Amino acid sequence: MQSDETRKGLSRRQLLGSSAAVAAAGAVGVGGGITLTGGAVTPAAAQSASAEGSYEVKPGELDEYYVFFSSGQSGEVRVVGCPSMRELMRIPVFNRDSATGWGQTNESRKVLTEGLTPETVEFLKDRGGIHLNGDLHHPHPSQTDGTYDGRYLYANDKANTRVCRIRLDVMKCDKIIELPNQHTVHGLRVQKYPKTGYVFANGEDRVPMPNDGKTMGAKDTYRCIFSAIDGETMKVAWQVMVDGNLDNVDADYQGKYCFATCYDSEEGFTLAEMMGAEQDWIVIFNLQRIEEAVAKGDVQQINGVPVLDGRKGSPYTRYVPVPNSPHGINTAPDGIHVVANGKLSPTVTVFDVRKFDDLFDDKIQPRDTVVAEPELGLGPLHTAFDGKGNAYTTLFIDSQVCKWNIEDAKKAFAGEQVDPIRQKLDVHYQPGHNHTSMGQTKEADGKWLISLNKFSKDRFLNVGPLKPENDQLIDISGDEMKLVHDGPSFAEPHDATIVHRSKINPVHVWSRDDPFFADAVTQAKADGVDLTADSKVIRDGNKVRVYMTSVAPAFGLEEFTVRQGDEVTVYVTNIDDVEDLTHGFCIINYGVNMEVAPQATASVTFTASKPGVYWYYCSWFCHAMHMEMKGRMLVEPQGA
Ligand code: K7E
Ligand code: CUA
Repeated sequence: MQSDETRKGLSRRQLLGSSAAVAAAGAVGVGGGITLTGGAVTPAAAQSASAEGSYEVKPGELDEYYVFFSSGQSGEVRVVGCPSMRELMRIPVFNRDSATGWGQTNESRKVLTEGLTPETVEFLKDRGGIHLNGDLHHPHPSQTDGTYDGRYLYANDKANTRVCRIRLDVMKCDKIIELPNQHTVHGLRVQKYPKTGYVFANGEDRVPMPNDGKTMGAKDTYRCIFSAIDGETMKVAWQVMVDGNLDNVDADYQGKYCFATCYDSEEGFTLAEMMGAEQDWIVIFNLQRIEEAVAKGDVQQINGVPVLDGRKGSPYTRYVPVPNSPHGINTAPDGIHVVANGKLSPTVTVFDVRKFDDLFDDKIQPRDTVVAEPELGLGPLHTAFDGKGNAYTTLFIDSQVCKWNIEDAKKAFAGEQVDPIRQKLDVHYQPGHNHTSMGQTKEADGKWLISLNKFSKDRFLNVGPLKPENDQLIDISGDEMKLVHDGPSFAEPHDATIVHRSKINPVHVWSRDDPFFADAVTQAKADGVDLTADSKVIRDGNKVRVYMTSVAPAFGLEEFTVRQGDEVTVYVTNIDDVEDLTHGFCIINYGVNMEVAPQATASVTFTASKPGVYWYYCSWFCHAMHMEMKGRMLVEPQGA
């Protein structure tokens, strides 16, 4: 049977031709002017709009920045160009994705399952093996020496306590881990110096430890956990138990400290309890002391992770009181100032990180680290920086962005008669995060600010009761902030990072030795199959492995036969090496679809539970004969 399949596959390939040149010609013919040239960018096309001039990016021009947007409860990362605000790509992470087969292919399921705790694996057994939702808030690229290095992007899943890593060379998620002992991950930022290094992840909620239902009424068994993940190995390096709770986090530019806001120092269970105290705090983590303690074994091992006790009085942490319920915390590009945003207080609190050494040596009091506390307006949530001494704070309740000057705020705090506020700009409406171009690095360039607004009512055509958000682009290159663009976006980008395009260098086609599909290569080798040349069916008991190439416009097999009840794995290898020539593999009425980009192998495993003829087709438009790129899966009935 299998040699028969192989022969048919080859004959079809020979009939239609399989060279990349044929494929490219087909694509041009269909696209009416689309040229697939292998990705070379002409100098003219590479020119981009500048903040001083137009924000318009004309057809054929490239943006100057990549923006990595989170998508909140949609669970994916979105790549947008700035200043055009054109959406360039979506990277599925914690969601399932119909187009790419994320959550269905073996390659993506490995990423989605290998980092889960044993309890979660058990929990998901009768739920399809993977979580179907995620809540991705904070996407942050890896850094080296205080600026982006183009390797990875990390993000949190607030919904299921996970942290992901996306490879920026291929723009795919390659690792997801679940954090043991922790109940949520909200704030996430990366170590800036000397490199990432650590990925810092805040546990927002307190739960009993262990969370086994036996002490639910006993408040003193509840714990809040802070995690540091090794960004290279994607393993938890250590955790610290803290008082209160944790909201957002950031790190310094010296590699010595990271710091998080706490809005529930009351450790309340209800809104009234959480809002009770006039003051909450930020907690500062001393990385060197923590590392020394871990090295000495001065830790508890809980669920395979070293956990330190960083509650009040410990050498690892310091708690600095700030006004009620702070939210975002942001390090300025000057490497000195850190801003905690008041939320329920109309103020932001500015710290000087150089004072943290003395604080840990108990030479000064916690509040001695505060160097300014300007009152900006109602509902300050997050602050961004232009690298020229100015800060931009979102005012959620006032629906404004407030531009203020850090040095003037310090003078006012010292008693001088100065107003640090430079300008307030209306945004539409209710901003959460904001972000400046390169603003979370020492290379902040002060050109663009994006305000991520939670509400958009009346700014766009009505689309029913569920409205988009509104991500607004603001030119901050001059003395005055100027609103230049409204951008609707679907649920619910919290955060974004604006990265100069010179920092990001994605590949154009996959490399055949990429680890992303290494398992398929290993299996093929064991089966004596050359993935880039052979199309054949291997039977192994009731497991059937179907290998086929894809070259526009034909699969290596025009049909294959399995038996009802077989566990079938289809491996498709796209041997086209023309940039942008992606194929797909979809089996009709079998719920199977996946993307296979140039030079990639993708695989999917399913049970052939129903007999009959099922056409499979290429689901990514690839050629003038794309409609004909198909074949039949023949499922023989049981007992036939
Ligand atoms: Cu302010 Cu999750 Cu970053 Cu939303 S958090 S806004
Ligand atoms: Cu291959 Cu469409």
